[in-house]
This record gives sequence, structure tokens and C-alpha cells, in this order.
Amino acid sequence: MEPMKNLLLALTLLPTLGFAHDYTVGDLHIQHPWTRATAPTATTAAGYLAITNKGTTEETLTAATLQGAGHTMLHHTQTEGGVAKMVHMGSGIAIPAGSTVTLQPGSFHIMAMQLAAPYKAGDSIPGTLTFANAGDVKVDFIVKPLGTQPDAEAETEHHQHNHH
Ligand SMILES: [Cu+2]
Repeated sequence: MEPMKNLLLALTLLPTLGFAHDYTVGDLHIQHPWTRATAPTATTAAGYLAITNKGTTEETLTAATLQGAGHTMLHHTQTEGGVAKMVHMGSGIAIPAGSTVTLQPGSFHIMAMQLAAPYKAGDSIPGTLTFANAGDVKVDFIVKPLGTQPDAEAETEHHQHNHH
């Protein structure tokens, strides 16, 4: 396929697939908030995204919400002696000046608990990110199919960039 056709195809697909949605607030660039579809009986989900701090002072993600979750917390998955456990980030997740922090499976995540109803693949879940300096930022979490792996995610982003 010719490059121009590839580009047009990519642009046509964007709204449908919900890829590469991002938000810029001051010096913060928030990329691709997503979560996974949940099983019918599940009451928890995890929210993921990448945050780039282009400023010169440290920023902190202090809280987040996902619609339909009765309670949310910021967590970090840590593995000790082969056992993974989730640590509550009580003072938030720091985003140092000039760096990107990625919330992803096996690492930092937004733990959404007490789900009122399952998250379905293809849905978009409104949410809020609260930053110490930038305040509240409204975002949409794209719901990916159950079992989506971070590698698949990286692959998608990689292909996306090839078109620009
Ligand atoms: Cu967790």
C-alpha cells in the first residue's frame, strides 16, 4: 500500500478504534488512558496511562477516579521473592521534571474498586486525574479486551508513529 493511503486509512480508523488519544494541560502531556474489560463477577479494574512532565518542577498524581467505581486508589505492583503485591501510593505518584512515568500492568496503576457494572471492551470510561499543581484533568479511559497485554499496546503505539 502507498504511504498516503496508509495515512488516510489510519486517520479514518482513529475515531472508531480510539487509539492515541492524549491530553495536554500546561506542561503535562497525558497519553492514552486505558483499562481492561472486566469479567461479569469482577469488582475491580485497573487504569493505565503515561504522563510526561515537560516542565521544570516535579508534579505529583495524587488521586484519580473512574466512573462506575465506588472507590479508587493509586497502587504500585512490587515483586518480592517471586510474589507480586500491590502497594498503596499514599502520597501519590511523582512525575519528575522532564520525565515520563507510565502506569502499566506490573507497575503503577489506578485501582478501581467496587465496580457498579462490568467495563465492556470498546466502551470509554470518563475519569478524573488529580495533580498537586495542575489540579483536576478530565480524561476518558478506553476499555480494551480482557487479556490485553502491555506488549500489544506498545506495538500499537509503534505502528501509530510510523504513519506520522
Ligand atoms: Cu492495585
